[in-house]
Amino acid sequence: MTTTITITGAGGQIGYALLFRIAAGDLLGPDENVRLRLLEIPQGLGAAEGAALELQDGAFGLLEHVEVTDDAAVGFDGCDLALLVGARPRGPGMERADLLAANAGIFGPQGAAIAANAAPGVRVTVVGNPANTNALIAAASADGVPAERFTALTRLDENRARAQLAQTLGAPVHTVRRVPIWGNHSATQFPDISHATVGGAPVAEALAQIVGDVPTWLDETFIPRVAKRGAEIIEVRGSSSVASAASAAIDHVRDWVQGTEDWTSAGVVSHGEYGVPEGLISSFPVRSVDGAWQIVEGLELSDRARARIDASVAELVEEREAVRSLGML
Ligand code: NAX
Repeated sequence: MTTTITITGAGGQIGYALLFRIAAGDLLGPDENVRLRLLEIPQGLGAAEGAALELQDGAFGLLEHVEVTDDAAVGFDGCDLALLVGARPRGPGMERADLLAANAGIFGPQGAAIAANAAPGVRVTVVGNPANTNALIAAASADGVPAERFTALTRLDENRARAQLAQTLGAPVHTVRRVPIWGNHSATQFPDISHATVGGAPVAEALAQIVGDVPTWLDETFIPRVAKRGAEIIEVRGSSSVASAASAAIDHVRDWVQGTEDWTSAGVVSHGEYGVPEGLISSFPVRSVDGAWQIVEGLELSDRARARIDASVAELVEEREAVRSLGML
């Protein structure tokens, strides 16, 4: 079998890291061939074409074909899985409304092009920021494609949260589970340890042995560290997160396609779960069952958790209102 995968912004940093992982079979396994469509803007075509030459030189057995284009109709033709990575970064002096408008001008037309050209079961993952609202705009512009097929990447935040907990607890990261991210992929996000386990035992109890006052440690150390990890990477590395972001995108799409045993996190459309206004693309604890994300329902939320979720969701509402007031939604 062959899966057609479209990557926008394929000439950029995350695109470069993604392409080789996908061609090597990390996304869909060793038995699924892939056809790649690299969609760029004209200025990015050279970098994408160079990456395509390198893909050829990788002699990947699973890679059937690579197409490089700046035409969205070609880029999304027959696409089964779309990774929307290319976005407009915030420039000097750019207000938030300008950033939202510039990205609405990208993700609206891409949503429409997906509806017109992609395969009927297309699944879309938005990486480019502001990821949640970009996903919302793309979904709203994709007539006939269910909003459930549009998601925003918050798996990097979850991976960061699990890794921080594992390090603090001195436990292998794979033993730390159920650490969902709620809300927006932004500084307001809420990495939630209320239901987390380490080796099957509650994380909160294990943490108390190490950090003492758990609520203070969460508020002053853990949550800010996770939420500001992107800035920390920029400071140390001199450039934003690339390979970890690509790896998280692979985790997200692989789990969506292949299913999950336990919870993870993804920005998915709300139907009103946990009081999140309907239609917003918010991060929730999710499971993937039969190729579709399902929000984990019925979790008890403490007042502290509720307040943090409400604050992040309020930011998503503001972003949606800002795009609406510009007439772009
Ligand atoms: P780069 O600037 O290296 O690459 C972006 C690429 O997108 C460029 O090649 C550019 O030509 C292309 N592009 C711009 N507009 C396009 C359009 N309309 N159609 C197709 N391609 C277009 O950025 P990179 O480091 O790869 O980051 C990409 C995006 O990921 C950014 O928006 C970034 O903020 C976001 N991130 C999201 C993360 C997440 O967890 N959701 C984490 C990592 C990253 O910060």
